[in-house]
Amino acid sequence: MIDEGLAAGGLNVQAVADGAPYQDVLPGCRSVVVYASGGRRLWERFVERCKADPAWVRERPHALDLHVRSLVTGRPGRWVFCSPTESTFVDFRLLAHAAGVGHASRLGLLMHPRWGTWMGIRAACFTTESIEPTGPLPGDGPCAPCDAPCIATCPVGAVAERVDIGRCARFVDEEETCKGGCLSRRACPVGEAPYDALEQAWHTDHARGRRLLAAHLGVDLGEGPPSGWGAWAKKG
Ligand code: B12
Ligand code: SF4
Ligand code: SF4
Repeated sequence: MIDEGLAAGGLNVQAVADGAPYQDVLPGCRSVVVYASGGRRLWERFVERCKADPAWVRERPHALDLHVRSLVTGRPGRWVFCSPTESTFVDFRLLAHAAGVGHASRLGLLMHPRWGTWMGIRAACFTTESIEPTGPLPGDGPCAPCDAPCIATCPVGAVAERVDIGRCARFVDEEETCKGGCLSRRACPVGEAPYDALEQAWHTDHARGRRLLAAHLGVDLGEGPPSGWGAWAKKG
Protein backbone atom coordinates (compact mmCIF):
# COMPACT_ATOMS: atom_id res chain seq x y z
CA MET A 1 0.00 0.00 0.00
CA ILE A 2 2.92 2.37 0.72
CA ASP A 3 3.64 4.81 -2.11
CA GLU A 4 7.45 4.74 -1.94
CA GLY A 5 7.83 7.76 -4.20
CA LEU A 6 5.77 9.93 -1.87
CA ALA A 7 7.48 8.43 1.19
CA ALA A 8 10.87 9.40 -0.28
CA GLY A 9 9.59 12.94 -0.73
CA GLY A 10 8.63 13.14 2.94
CA LEU A 11 5.01 11.95 2.93
CA ASN A 12 6.33 9.02 4.90
CA VAL A 13 3.28 8.35 7.08
CA GLN A 14 0.52 6.72 5.03
CA ALA A 15 -2.63 5.07 6.34
CA VAL A 16 -6.15 4.20 5.23
CA ALA A 17 -9.54 5.08 6.72
CA ASP A 18 -13.01 3.84 5.80
CA GLY A 19 -14.49 6.21 3.22
CA ALA A 20 -18.15 5.84 4.27
CA PRO A 21 -18.27 9.10 6.36
CA TYR A 22 -16.90 11.13 3.42
CA GLN A 23 -19.72 10.92 0.86
CA ASP A 24 -19.90 14.74 0.82
CA VAL A 25 -16.27 14.89 -0.30
CA LEU A 26 -16.59 12.13 -2.90
CA PRO A 27 -19.92 10.45 -3.67
CA GLY A 28 -19.37 6.68 -3.54
CA CYS A 29 -16.19 7.09 -1.48
CA ARG A 30 -15.06 3.76 0.00
CA SER A 31 -11.55 4.53 1.23
CA VAL A 32 -9.39 7.49 2.18
CA VAL A 33 -5.61 7.32 2.10
CA VAL A 34 -4.06 9.82 4.51
CA TYR A 35 -0.59 11.27 3.94
CA ALA A 36 1.41 12.89 6.72
CA SER A 37 5.01 13.96 7.17
CA GLY A 38 6.75 12.54 10.21
CA GLY A 39 10.03 14.08 11.29
CA ARG A 40 12.16 16.28 9.05
CA ARG A 41 12.24 14.76 5.57
CA LEU A 42 9.48 16.75 3.86
CA TRP A 43 10.89 20.00 5.18
CA GLU A 44 14.46 19.12 4.16
CA ARG A 45 13.37 18.26 0.61
CA PHE A 46 11.42 21.52 0.48
CA VAL A 47 14.44 23.56 1.61
CA GLU A 48 16.57 21.83 -1.04
CA ARG A 49 14.00 22.81 -3.65
CA CYS A 50 14.02 26.43 -2.46
CA LYS A 51 17.80 26.43 -2.59
CA ALA A 52 17.81 25.13 -6.16
CA ASP A 53 15.08 27.55 -7.23
CA PRO A 54 14.78 30.61 -4.94
CA ALA A 55 11.50 31.60 -6.66
CA TRP A 56 9.91 29.04 -4.33
CA VAL A 57 10.64 31.19 -1.29
CA ARG A 58 10.63 34.60 -3.03
CA GLU A 59 7.42 34.45 -5.04
CA ARG A 60 5.19 31.63 -3.86
CA PRO A 61 2.81 32.11 -0.93
CA HIS A 62 2.19 28.90 1.05
CA ALA A 63 5.13 27.39 -0.81
CA LEU A 64 5.34 24.24 1.33
CA ASP A 65 1.70 23.47 0.52
CA LEU A 66 2.39 24.03 -3.18
CA HIS A 67 5.37 21.73 -2.85
CA VAL A 68 3.14 18.99 -1.37
CA ARG A 69 0.60 19.48 -4.17
CA SER A 70 3.36 19.15 -6.75
CA LEU A 71 4.46 15.82 -5.24
CA VAL A 72 1.08 14.18 -5.84
CA THR A 73 0.33 15.74 -9.22
CA GLY A 74 -0.94 13.16 -11.71
CA ARG A 75 -1.93 10.57 -9.11
CA PRO A 76 -5.56 9.41 -9.42
CA GLY A 77 -8.33 10.04 -6.84
CA ARG A 78 -9.94 13.08 -5.28
CA TRP A 79 -7.19 14.89 -3.36
CA VAL A 80 -7.87 17.25 -0.47
CA PHE A 81 -4.96 19.12 1.08
CA CYS A 82 -4.49 20.13 4.68
CA SER A 83 -3.77 23.70 3.68
CA PRO A 84 -5.24 27.17 4.19
CA THR A 85 -5.67 27.44 0.42
CA GLU A 86 -7.86 24.31 0.23
CA SER A 87 -11.55 24.96 -0.47
CA THR A 88 -12.85 21.64 0.94
CA PHE A 89 -12.66 21.42 4.74
CA VAL A 90 -11.80 18.05 6.27
CA ASP A 91 -11.21 17.58 10.01
CA PHE A 92 -7.82 15.97 9.44
CA ARG A 93 -7.10 14.95 13.03
CA LEU A 94 -10.29 12.89 13.13
CA LEU A 95 -9.59 11.36 9.72
CA ALA A 96 -5.95 10.54 10.50
CA HIS A 97 -6.92 9.13 13.89
CA ALA A 98 -9.46 6.82 12.23
CA ALA A 99 -6.76 5.70 9.79
CA GLY A 100 -4.43 4.78 12.67
CA VAL A 101 -1.84 7.49 12.07
CA GLY A 102 -1.54 8.08 15.81
CA HIS A 103 -3.17 8.37 19.22
CA ALA A 104 -4.97 11.40 20.61
CA SER A 105 -2.78 13.33 23.06
CA ARG A 106 -3.21 15.79 25.93
CA LEU A 107 -1.77 18.43 23.63
CA GLY A 108 -4.75 18.04 21.32
CA LEU A 109 -2.41 16.88 18.58
CA LEU A 110 -2.31 13.47 17.01
CA MET A 111 0.69 11.55 18.29
CA HIS A 112 2.51 9.17 15.96
CA PRO A 113 4.24 6.24 17.72
CA ARG A 114 7.61 7.20 16.20
CA TRP A 115 7.40 10.91 15.41
CA GLY A 116 5.23 11.98 18.32
CA THR A 117 3.47 15.28 17.66
CA TRP A 118 6.19 16.31 15.17
CA MET A 119 3.99 15.24 12.35
CA GLY A 120 2.05 17.40 9.92
CA ILE A 121 -0.98 15.97 8.19
CA ARG A 122 -0.65 17.04 4.57
CA ALA A 123 -3.25 15.49 2.31
CA ALA A 124 -5.81 12.79 1.78
CA CYS A 125 -6.84 10.90 -1.33
CA PHE A 126 -10.54 9.97 -1.45
CA THR A 127 -11.34 7.04 -3.70
CA THR A 128 -14.20 4.72 -4.70
CA GLU A 129 -11.69 1.85 -4.57
CA SER A 130 -11.99 -0.45 -1.58
CA ILE A 131 -8.77 -0.56 0.45
CA GLU A 132 -8.47 -2.32 3.81
CA PRO A 133 -8.52 0.31 6.63
CA THR A 134 -5.34 0.42 8.74
CA GLY A 135 -6.71 1.99 11.95
CA PRO A 136 -7.47 3.10 14.50
CA LEU A 137 -4.41 2.15 16.57
CA PRO A 138 -5.10 -0.10 19.55
CA GLY A 139 -4.44 1.02 23.14
CA ASP A 140 -4.39 4.36 24.90
CA GLY A 141 -1.13 5.73 23.54
CA PRO A 142 1.79 7.41 25.31
CA CYS A 143 -0.19 9.98 27.34
CA ALA A 144 -1.82 7.49 29.71
CA PRO A 145 1.34 6.53 31.65
CA CYS A 146 3.11 9.90 31.21
CA ASP A 147 3.61 12.35 34.09
CA ALA A 148 2.67 15.10 31.65
CA PRO A 149 5.43 17.70 31.48
CA CYS A 150 3.23 19.33 28.83
CA ILE A 151 0.77 20.41 31.55
CA ALA A 152 3.43 21.80 33.89
CA THR A 153 5.24 23.62 31.06
CA CYS A 154 2.39 25.68 29.63
CA PRO A 155 2.76 29.19 31.11
CA VAL A 156 -1.00 29.85 31.13
CA GLY A 157 -2.36 26.46 32.12
CA ALA A 158 -3.93 25.91 28.71
CA VAL A 159 -2.98 22.22 28.68
CA ALA A 160 -5.01 19.91 30.91
CA GLU A 161 -6.86 16.75 29.94
CA ARG A 162 -7.65 18.74 26.80
CA VAL A 163 -6.18 21.94 25.45
CA ASP A 164 -8.04 25.18 26.08
CA ILE A 165 -7.37 26.49 22.60
CA GLY A 166 -8.98 29.90 23.31
CA ARG A 167 -6.70 30.54 26.27
CA CYS A 168 -3.67 29.34 24.29
CA ALA A 169 -4.50 31.45 21.22
CA ARG A 170 -4.99 34.64 23.29
CA PHE A 171 -1.65 34.15 25.01
CA VAL A 172 0.18 33.41 21.76
CA ASP A 173 -1.37 36.53 20.27
CA GLU A 174 -0.51 38.86 23.15
CA GLU A 175 2.84 37.58 24.48
CA GLU A 176 6.20 36.71 22.93
CA THR A 177 6.78 33.54 25.01
CA CYS A 178 5.31 30.99 22.59
CA LYS A 179 5.84 32.81 19.31
CA GLY A 180 8.77 30.49 18.57
CA GLY A 181 6.52 27.44 19.05
CA CYS A 182 4.50 25.68 21.70
CA LEU A 183 6.63 25.08 24.83
CA SER A 184 4.46 22.17 25.94
CA ARG A 185 4.90 20.40 22.61
CA ARG A 186 8.67 20.88 22.97
CA ALA A 187 8.51 19.42 26.51
CA CYS A 188 6.81 16.22 25.37
CA PRO A 189 9.31 13.32 25.47
CA VAL A 190 7.66 11.41 22.60
CA GLY A 191 8.98 11.83 19.06
CA GLU A 192 12.43 11.35 17.67
CA ALA A 193 12.91 14.28 15.29
CA PRO A 194 11.53 17.59 16.59
CA TYR A 195 11.42 20.53 14.17
CA ASP A 196 14.39 22.90 14.25
CA ALA A 197 13.82 26.63 14.80
CA LEU A 198 13.40 27.33 11.08
CA GLU A 199 10.79 24.66 10.43
CA GLN A 200 9.02 25.61 13.64
CA ALA A 201 8.91 29.27 12.58
CA TRP A 202 7.48 28.36 9.19
CA HIS A 203 4.68 26.36 10.78
CA THR A 204 3.94 28.95 13.45
CA ASP A 205 4.01 32.19 11.43
CA HIS A 206 4.37 31.88 7.66
CA ALA A 207 5.56 35.45 7.08
CA ARG A 208 8.29 35.20 9.72
CA GLY A 209 9.18 31.67 8.62
CA ARG A 210 9.56 32.87 5.05
CA ARG A 211 11.87 35.71 6.11
CA LEU A 212 14.03 33.32 8.14
CA LEU A 213 14.16 30.75 5.34
CA ALA A 214 15.18 33.46 2.86
CA ALA A 215 17.93 34.64 5.22
CA HIS A 216 19.10 31.04 5.70
CA LEU A 217 19.37 30.55 1.92
CA GLY A 218 20.73 34.04 1.21
CA VAL A 219 17.69 34.92 -0.90
CA ASP A 220 16.83 38.61 -1.30
CA LEU A 221 13.08 39.04 -0.79
CA GLY A 222 12.97 42.54 -2.23
CA GLU A 223 9.91 44.41 -1.06
CA GLY A 224 7.98 41.22 -0.28
CA PRO A 225 4.23 41.02 0.07
CA PRO A 226 2.34 44.34 -0.30
CA SER A 227 0.33 44.20 2.93
CA GLY A 228 0.23 41.04 4.94
CA TRP A 229 0.26 37.44 3.89
CA GLY A 230 -3.43 37.34 2.99
CA ALA A 231 -3.24 40.06 0.37
CA TRP A 232 -0.11 38.51 -1.03
CA ALA A 233 -1.72 35.07 -1.12
CA LYS A 234 -4.61 36.46 -3.22
CA LYS A 235 -2.10 37.79 -5.72
CA GLY A 236 -0.57 34.30 -6.07
C1 B12 B 1 -8.05 25.74 12.98
C2 B12 B 1 -6.77 25.03 13.32
C3 B12 B 1 -5.99 25.55 14.35
C4 B12 B 1 -6.45 26.69 15.26
C5 B12 B 1 -7.16 26.07 16.48
C6 B12 B 1 -8.60 26.01 16.36
C7 B12 B 1 -9.18 24.88 17.22
N1 B12 B 1 -10.38 25.10 17.64
O1 B12 B 1 -8.57 23.88 17.49
C8 B12 B 1 -5.10 27.30 15.72
C9 B12 B 1 -4.64 28.34 14.72
C10 B12 B 1 -5.09 27.93 17.11
C11 B12 B 1 -4.21 26.06 15.58
C12 B12 B 1 -3.04 25.91 16.30
C13 B12 B 1 -2.20 24.83 16.12
N2 B12 B 1 -2.33 23.86 15.20
CO1 B12 B 1 -3.81 23.63 14.09
N3 B12 B 1 -5.21 23.30 12.80
C14 B12 B 1 -6.35 23.88 12.60
C15 B12 B 1 -7.08 23.18 11.43
C16 B12 B 1 -6.90 24.02 10.17
C17 B12 B 1 -8.56 22.91 11.67
C18 B12 B 1 -8.91 22.37 13.07
C19 B12 B 1 -10.41 22.44 13.26
O2 B12 B 1 -10.93 23.51 13.38
N4 B12 B 1 -11.12 21.29 13.20
C20 B12 B 1 -12.55 21.24 13.18
C21 B12 B 1 -13.15 21.54 14.55
C22 B12 B 1 -14.65 21.34 14.51
O3 B12 B 1 -12.57 20.63 15.45
P1 B12 B 1 -12.60 20.83 17.03
O4 B12 B 1 -13.88 21.31 17.51
O5 B12 B 1 -11.35 21.61 17.40
O6 B12 B 1 -12.40 19.31 17.49
C23 B12 B 1 -13.33 18.29 17.14
C24 B12 B 1 -12.66 17.05 16.66
O7 B12 B 1 -11.54 17.34 15.82
C25 B12 B 1 -12.29 16.34 17.94
N5 B12 B 1 -10.90 16.60 18.37
C26 B12 B 1 -10.46 17.68 19.02
N6 B12 B 1 -9.15 17.59 19.28
C27 B12 B 1 -8.75 16.40 18.78
C28 B12 B 1 -7.50 15.81 18.78
C29 B12 B 1 -7.34 14.55 18.19
C30 B12 B 1 -5.99 13.93 18.18
C31 B12 B 1 -8.47 13.90 17.60
C32 B12 B 1 -8.33 12.58 16.97
C33 B12 B 1 -9.72 14.52 17.62
C34 B12 B 1 -9.85 15.75 18.20
O8 B12 B 1 -13.18 16.85 18.93
C35 B12 B 1 -13.98 17.90 18.44
C36 B12 B 1 -15.40 17.48 18.31
O9 B12 B 1 -15.57 16.45 17.35
C37 B12 B 1 -6.31 21.81 11.35
C38 B12 B 1 -6.20 21.22 9.95
C39 B12 B 1 -7.47 20.51 9.57
N7 B12 B 1 -8.07 20.87 8.46
O10 B12 B 1 -7.93 19.62 10.29
C40 B12 B 1 -4.91 22.19 11.91
C41 B12 B 1 -4.16 21.16 12.71
C42 B12 B 1 -5.08 20.48 13.68
N8 B12 B 1 -3.14 21.99 13.50
C43 B12 B 1 -2.06 21.42 13.63
C44 B12 B 1 -0.99 21.99 14.38
C45 B12 B 1 0.34 21.25 14.31
C46 B12 B 1 -1.16 23.14 15.14
C47 B12 B 1 -0.10 23.84 16.00
C48 B12 B 1 0.89 22.98 16.76
C49 B12 B 1 0.64 24.82 15.06
C50 B12 B 1 1.82 25.51 15.63
N9 B12 B 1 1.61 26.73 16.03
O11 B12 B 1 2.90 24.98 15.66
C51 B12 B 1 -0.98 24.64 16.97
C52 B12 B 1 -1.29 23.76 18.21
C53 B12 B 1 -2.45 24.15 19.02
C54 B12 B 1 -2.86 23.01 19.93
N10 B12 B 1 -2.16 22.81 21.04
O12 B12 B 1 -3.78 22.26 19.61
C55 B12 B 1 -1.98 20.08 12.93
C56 B12 B 1 -2.03 18.91 13.90
C57 B12 B 1 -1.06 17.80 13.51
C58 B12 B 1 -1.10 16.70 14.54
N11 B12 B 1 0.01 16.03 14.71
O13 B12 B 1 -2.11 16.46 15.14
C59 B12 B 1 -3.21 20.16 11.95
C60 B12 B 1 -3.91 18.85 11.66
C61 B12 B 1 -2.64 20.80 10.65
C62 B12 B 1 -1.64 19.93 9.92
N12 B12 B 1 -1.21 20.37 8.74
O14 B12 B 1 -1.22 18.87 10.32
N13 B12 B 1 -4.74 25.16 14.70
S1 SF4 C 1 4.10 15.18 27.62
FE1 SF4 C 1 3.17 13.18 28.08
S2 SF4 C 1 1.00 13.64 28.54
FE2 SF4 C 1 1.87 15.42 27.47
S3 SF4 C 1 1.38 15.06 25.31
FE3 SF4 C 1 3.46 14.23 25.67
S4 SF4 C 1 3.10 12.06 26.15
FE4 SF4 C 1 1.13 13.10 26.38
S1 SF4 D 1 1.48 27.55 22.65
FE1 SF4 D 1 2.08 28.28 24.70
S2 SF4 D 1 0.12 28.86 25.66
FE2 SF4 D 1 -0.37 27.52 23.93
S3 SF4 D 1 -0.47 25.43 24.77
FE3 SF4 D 1 1.62 25.76 24.03
S4 SF4 D 1 2.77 26.45 25.80
FE4 SF4 D 1 0.59 26.73 26.28
